Amino acid sequence: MAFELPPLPYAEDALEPAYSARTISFHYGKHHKTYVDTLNKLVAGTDLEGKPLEEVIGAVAGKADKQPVFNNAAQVWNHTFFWNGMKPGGGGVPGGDLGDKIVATFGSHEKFVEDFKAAAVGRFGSGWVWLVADGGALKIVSTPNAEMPVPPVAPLLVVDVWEHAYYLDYQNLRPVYTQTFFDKLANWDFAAANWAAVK
Ligand code: MN3
Repeated sequence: MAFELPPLPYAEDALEPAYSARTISFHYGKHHKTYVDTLNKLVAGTDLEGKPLEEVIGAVAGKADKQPVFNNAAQVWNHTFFWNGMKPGGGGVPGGDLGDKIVATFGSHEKFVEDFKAAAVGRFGSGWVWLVADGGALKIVSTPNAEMPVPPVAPLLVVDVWEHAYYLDYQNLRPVYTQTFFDKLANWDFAAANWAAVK
């Protein structure tokens, strides 16, 4: 069984205008798809062929000679997580246990978003900024390139800060893109379910 590009959880134009159909057509239809296609070529005929994606990532993480496999496998996983972390009519202030925990941890929702934006700006080059659960605590962490949080640290929500994620809509304005993610796009139901599974 080859890896397949997972379907988007909404229509390509469903996040307009905060995240345009044009951006998704490239970001999902070209970038994400290319990671899937390249991963399939890299594992074809190896002992990794037919293994679940998480197993492939775990098997090659930290192995220099397997870096291309890790990069493509991790990018497949990260992008699927990213798409699930947005929804039409998303964003705003989360309620429930996760919302309470964010306020308790960061001081306020607004301060959380400010800290997250600072992490996004502070990520030099390409990478990802994550809200994670770490031993019952919430943290904001950023990872370079295709890297992801390593268990037992559990990702709850992610913002892709590779330029391909935002350049068509926001040009170089990574802080505006990140602010808009939390104002209009974040799928807090997804993050809350991830939190409930690990807290
Ligand atoms: Mn991307």
